[in-house]
Amino acid sequence: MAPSLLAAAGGLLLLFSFTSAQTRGDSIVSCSSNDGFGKYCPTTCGVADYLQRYTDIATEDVDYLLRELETISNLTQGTEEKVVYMKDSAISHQKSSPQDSYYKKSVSMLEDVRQFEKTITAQDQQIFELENLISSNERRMADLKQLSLQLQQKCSEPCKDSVEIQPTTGSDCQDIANKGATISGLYYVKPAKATEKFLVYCEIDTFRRGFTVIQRRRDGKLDFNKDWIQYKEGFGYLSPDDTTEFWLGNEKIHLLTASAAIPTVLRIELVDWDGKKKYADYTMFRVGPEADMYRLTYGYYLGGDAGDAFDGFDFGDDPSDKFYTSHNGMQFSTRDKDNDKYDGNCAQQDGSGWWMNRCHAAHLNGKYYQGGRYTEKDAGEYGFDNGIIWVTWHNRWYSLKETTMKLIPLSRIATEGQHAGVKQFGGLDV
Ligand SMILES: [Ca+2]
Repeated sequence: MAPSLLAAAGGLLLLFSFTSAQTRGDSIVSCSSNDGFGKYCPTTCGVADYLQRYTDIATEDVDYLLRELETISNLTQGTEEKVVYMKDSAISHQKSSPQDSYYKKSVSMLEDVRQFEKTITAQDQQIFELENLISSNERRMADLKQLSLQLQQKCSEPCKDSVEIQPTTGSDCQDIANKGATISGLYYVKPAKATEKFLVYCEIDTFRRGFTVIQRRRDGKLDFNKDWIQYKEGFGYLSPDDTTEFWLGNEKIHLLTASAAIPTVLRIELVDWDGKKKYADYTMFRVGPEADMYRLTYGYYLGGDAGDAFDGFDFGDDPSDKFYTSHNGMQFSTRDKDNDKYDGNCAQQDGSGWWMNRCHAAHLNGKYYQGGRYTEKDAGEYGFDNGIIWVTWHNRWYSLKETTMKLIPLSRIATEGQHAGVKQFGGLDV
């Protein structure tokens, strides 16, 4: 907008500078139509006479007009009034002039003023648009301020857990069920040897059996390729509706099994990609302290329809296969802590932490393969098994869809085993 104003001002300036630059002289016999006078070319004498008579007034007027123009271009306010004033000024000039070339000159001045007025009008439109922009920005700023206030309000309110944690606590989930809890969900437990309580997912069934869940795979959203510290502390998220994957943590699993006064059963539940479900139970299950690298021990395979993969498997590759793929008595290994019986590092090769031997027949922390089937090529440069494997059910190149590892006192398995309903649940036949 400023350039158009200045151009108009420049035009007017040219008009008067041309006028004032002329001195009397008959040598000037023509004018071009673009030198500021438009089509009204005054005669040389006419210009000179005009100058003689009006030069002082004209100079004053020019100065005034220039000041006015400057004011307009700077302030861009009250422009219409100034134009009206300029018009009046020109008209009064015209009236005070005789009806000759001075009149023509005044008319041309008026023409310029009209041109200028058009510029002003265009500029007004620009100003109007800018004002709209400003007010829309102001509205946006007001909205933002409002939003900011709402946020401040929200932040000043005391925080509430959005996840529902059940109020009952106990040494484990069976203890919690014994105290009357009937719904599955998140509970705090504090095993006898634990220095502080921690959160677990309790699965409580209709027989008031409380399973403490220590591992969950269901969709492959969680990467199980973690280091020693992560496996020690646990990773993933517990959810009150059992929708997320996690490893509870070796230290917590140790506390839950080491301090149990009665034998603990590890129940393993498996789902394949056809939706079939199978399970395996191991009793007197324990995970040792960190000083013993969270060693896995159990008394014996209690039963189940998934087979006893923890006991190792004869793959047919080597006579010692079964011996070197069993898991009872194995220490825990991760990619950064090799406690296995192999020259290399099973946990690093298979991309997960587990009670590796040389390496495994059961591997529930293995890599997640959508659809289940994978090849040696998928398994990477080493070509070792690295899916979610329970080899006594599916072969080594089949990765399971879902797994659950959970703990329950042996007494509850045995007691509920007397009920017919346990068979429906997939419990132990005794
Ligand atoms: Ca090794």
